[in-house]
Amino acid sequence: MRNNFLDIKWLSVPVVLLALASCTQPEPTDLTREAIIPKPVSVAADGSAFELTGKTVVSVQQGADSLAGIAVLLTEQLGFATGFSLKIDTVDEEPSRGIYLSLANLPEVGQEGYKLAVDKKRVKLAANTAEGIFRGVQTLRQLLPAKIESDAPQAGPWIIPGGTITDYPEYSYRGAMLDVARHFFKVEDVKHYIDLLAAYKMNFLHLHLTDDQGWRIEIKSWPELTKIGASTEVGGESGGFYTQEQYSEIVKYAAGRFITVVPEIDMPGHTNAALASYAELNCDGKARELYTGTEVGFSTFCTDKEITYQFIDDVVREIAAITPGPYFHMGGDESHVTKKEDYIPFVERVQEIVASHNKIAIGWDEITLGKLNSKTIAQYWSSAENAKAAAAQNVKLIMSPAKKAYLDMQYDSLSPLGLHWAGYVEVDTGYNWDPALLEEGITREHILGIEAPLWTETVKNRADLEYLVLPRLPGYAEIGWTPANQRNWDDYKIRLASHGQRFKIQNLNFYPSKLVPWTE
Ligand code: TNX
Repeated sequence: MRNNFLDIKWLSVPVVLLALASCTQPEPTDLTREAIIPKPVSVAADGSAFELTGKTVVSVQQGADSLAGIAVLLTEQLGFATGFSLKIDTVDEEPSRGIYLSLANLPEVGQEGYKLAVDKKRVKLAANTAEGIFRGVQTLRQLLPAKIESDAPQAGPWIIPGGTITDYPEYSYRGAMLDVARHFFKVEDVKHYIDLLAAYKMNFLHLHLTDDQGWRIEIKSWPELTKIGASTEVGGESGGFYTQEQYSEIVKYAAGRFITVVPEIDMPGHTNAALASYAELNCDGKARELYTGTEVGFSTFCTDKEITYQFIDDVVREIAAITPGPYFHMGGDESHVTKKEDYIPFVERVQEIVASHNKIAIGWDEITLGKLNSKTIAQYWSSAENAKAAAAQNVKLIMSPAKKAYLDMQYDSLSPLGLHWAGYVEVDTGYNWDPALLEEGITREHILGIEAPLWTETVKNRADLEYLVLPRLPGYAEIGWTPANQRNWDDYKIRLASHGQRFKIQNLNFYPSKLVPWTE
């Protein structure tokens, strides 16, 4: 006992000396070696360091009202792990110390980019828009030690490496989809998904709101959709739906993180839940049975009944009214029991209904069979031929190749969750591709961006969702943000490995792929 006591006492002398030395001479830092995902466009280190303390003030430029909410989110986020309640100030002159958020005229970083300059005294974040500031704040968070992700106070120091970052995205559409139809996910779970997207600078959340197994959004003019159509899900559990108020709450939460919600009503196929709710939507006038299996391609709206289009008009109108974003997704995939000669005019007519409610239509790649207007967007998921048809019609593409970007594909044959109809998607497979080189004839100028869909036939709860999404999601975010010539797997896997610590601290249920050199 006594010896131990002595040991500790003597050991503490060099520790104290070291601590004293570090007060006067901080360890040099190297901003270029920080594990930032997505990798920024340019980073220069100066070896200095900024220390965040309880006295750090977050200053917001006077008049930049759109930044106030971001400052609040930032101080809240930093507050959990540091235990600091950082003060927010509005200033009319650039402060010489602390964290400073400001809007500036920075043509080189565009709508969503930012410039971050860190030195001993100050962290200066500037952008053209609030959106750019929000993206920059995500970088700032990643520059702090991993324990910043904790929800309980941790010991500092909270050092941010010095230097400058200039950063902006390659693609303007960087999204992920969540299928809430096969299994329903509560508002809190969707917010959690939004938080994951936001941390990696994604800017679109596509909600697959309806399918054969469930109708998940309240439509006031057609109340049976949720009374009947929402009552079950894959496997026969009780399902659920969002009221319009709850949907608006999701939209608002996403908007606070500069993420735009894209609602999808899948049609004319994948509509069994609606066909079970209203007999008149069926050609034979008979309501279908509710469906809780996982087969696809057996249902269709009756494309030559007028009531079908009245129904669609009501649905699009009600959803458009509570969707501030520019897009409405009309589905259009796997309509195997709709005749081609019925499918094409259906798509063209629904495209017009969407436009009449001032939204831009998006549809899965099959919609390119129809004549599309040049604003409509096609979402490539499997058919190269359809992608080419889009390019030929001057229609832009969102790239979601199933064999690379489907978050519901199993990692390997042992994965406990997911499907494998498009192949196994290990973490390197998910990362190692370039949207502009994937299909012959589809080049950079045809592409609006990328999206990683999470279909939920096998995904029942938040833990399942996390397991398939992490660690692949950061890779899709990087494909969307970082220019292809600055990306490579060997560099990425090291950065991803260090994000594993962040996942652990947040108790996220990620797949610990053997291909990633995870660190403690
Ligand atoms: C195909 S991709 C579908 C979905 C399934 C998914 C499962 C697409 C447009 N349709 O209905 O959920 O495969 O991976």
